[in-house]
Amino acid sequence: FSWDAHGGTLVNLVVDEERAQVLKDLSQGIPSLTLNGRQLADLELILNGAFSPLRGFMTSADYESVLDRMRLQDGTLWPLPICLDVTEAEARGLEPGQSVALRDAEGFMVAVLHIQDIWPADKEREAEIVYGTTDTAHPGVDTLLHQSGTHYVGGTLEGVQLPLHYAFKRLRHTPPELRTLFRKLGWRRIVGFQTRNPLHRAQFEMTLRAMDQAKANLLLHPVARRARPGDIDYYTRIRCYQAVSRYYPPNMMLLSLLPLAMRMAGPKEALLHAIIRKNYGCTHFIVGRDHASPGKRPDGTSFYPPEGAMELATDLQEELGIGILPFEEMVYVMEEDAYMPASEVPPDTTVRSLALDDFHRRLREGKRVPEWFTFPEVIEELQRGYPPRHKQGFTIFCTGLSGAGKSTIARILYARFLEMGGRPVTLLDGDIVRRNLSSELGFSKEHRDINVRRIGFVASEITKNRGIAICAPIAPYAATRRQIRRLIENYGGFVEVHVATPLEVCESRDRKGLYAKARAGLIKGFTGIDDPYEPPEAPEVTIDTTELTPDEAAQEVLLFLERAGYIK
Ligand code: PPS
Repeated sequence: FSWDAHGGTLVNLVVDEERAQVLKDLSQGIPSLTLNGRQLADLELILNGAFSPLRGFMTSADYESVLDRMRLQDGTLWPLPICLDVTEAEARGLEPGQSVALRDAEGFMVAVLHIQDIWPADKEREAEIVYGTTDTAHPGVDTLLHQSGTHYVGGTLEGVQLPLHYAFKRLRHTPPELRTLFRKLGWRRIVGFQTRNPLHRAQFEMTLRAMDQAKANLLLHPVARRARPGDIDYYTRIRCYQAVSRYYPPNMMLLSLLPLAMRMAGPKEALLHAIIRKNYGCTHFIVGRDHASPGKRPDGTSFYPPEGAMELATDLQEELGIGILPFEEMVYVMEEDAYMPASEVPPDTTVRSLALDDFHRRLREGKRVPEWFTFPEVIEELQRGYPPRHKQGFTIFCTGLSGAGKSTIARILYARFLEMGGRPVTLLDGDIVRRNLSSELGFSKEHRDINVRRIGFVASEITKNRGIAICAPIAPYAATRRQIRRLIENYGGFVEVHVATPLEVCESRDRKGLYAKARAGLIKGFTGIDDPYEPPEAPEVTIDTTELTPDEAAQEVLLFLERAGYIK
């Protein structure tokens, strides 16, 4: 296997200083697009050559060709679309032939895109072809269908400056930098290992065996982003890799971070991972069972066959130009105190294995994790990042009609948590928020969504910092509540409390006299009267306050928290 890049030449799209200045001057007069984290990750890998031979975001011709036959128009093997998505409004402001500045969230210009075409995405079709499903339980499909723009913009790129990273700078390399480093170290055979999880003993053993098989050194090349909701946050994960590095034989492995936006596309994504490693200078690449797996469907079935990635990558390894090392699952054999491939386990021995999801669950619930599973340093690091539930932050999100009793329950909970002590508590009641955070907003769908998302953002920050946030807006829209749940569950608990007091009861109480006004037509768009309320589908707690005292209602929430382990 050669050190050539995929498609022949290693691309570097970052221009020299002189040209960068020309582009900066040009940027004054052209439109800008602000990219999100996922788009910036793609952009970085195009600019630095990790996605060689790509020289920009795909045009519709390459996109169609990749969907049809997993090849670029020129015939080069390429498994997945790499496209820049924009909203319909953004698309309307752009046209082919124009240039546009691509900026990060802080406004720094990373690159200029010379637009060749703009087209509306047929996302259902793309999901079906790329992921083999339109089921949004698949995180890649969910991103495509629910979290990306309606149109694609294709064209060539000129890089002004690679996206900035402030953390773990020492561990970040471009493909030429890694290649130079390999040469300097005298490494001619390098096996790449892709991962989005901490390295436990099973994966550690797998990499050692791979090094042995390929007579190669190891590039430990983890993804430096959260790949899938529920994954361990990447800062914690990287501290784990640093700890495990010490277990490798001296000077035989190198740790480098890859800013890849994973699609979780299984076998096809394995091909992309192999191409990237080839471009970074690896000669071999490890593909395991369930490589780039999107997790299971709610009914427990898999999206892709577990061996699918190994088979596809092995079949195409000549064309990929990188040696594929397929690995079956490694299991722990108690009598031997060793890990081995499941098929090599000696008869009459005791095998142990623990699925990663179960390991994470044990960690979050503060249960003991078995020593055979991982390294003591990894356990320590993970426990630091993921304290047991009674030390984690959480958000109580009360939702329901006006007058249902949300605020009263919220106030009682607030007082009870302060009485218990131990965590900082913040009350984000509807009225408090509308006075302080959202005073300019009204009650249209758009304004309610903005209001509720602001509450969600503040609550997520509080949860991240291990406090308790108690929210009590009407929050009438299910999709908005779902977004907030997704955000907060990255950091701690999300407890949705549906205060399900029926409209008749709320209206008969009419504490603020608003229902009477709404019935009289003095207030328009009042929730429950002439504006919708979408009840939660699966709230953690449901309370109808018709027959309960406020203390009894709050008690239901406290009992749930105690059962779930959030309070002791
Ligand atoms: S939302 O939908 O979540 O943004 O609403 P929220 O911020 O909780 O504000 C609800 C309170 O505002 C008063 N109010 C109205 N409610 C519903 N619809 C209309 N049109 C409206 N206009 C004013 C009302 O007092 C709500 O208070 P609560 O505490 O829910 O009774």
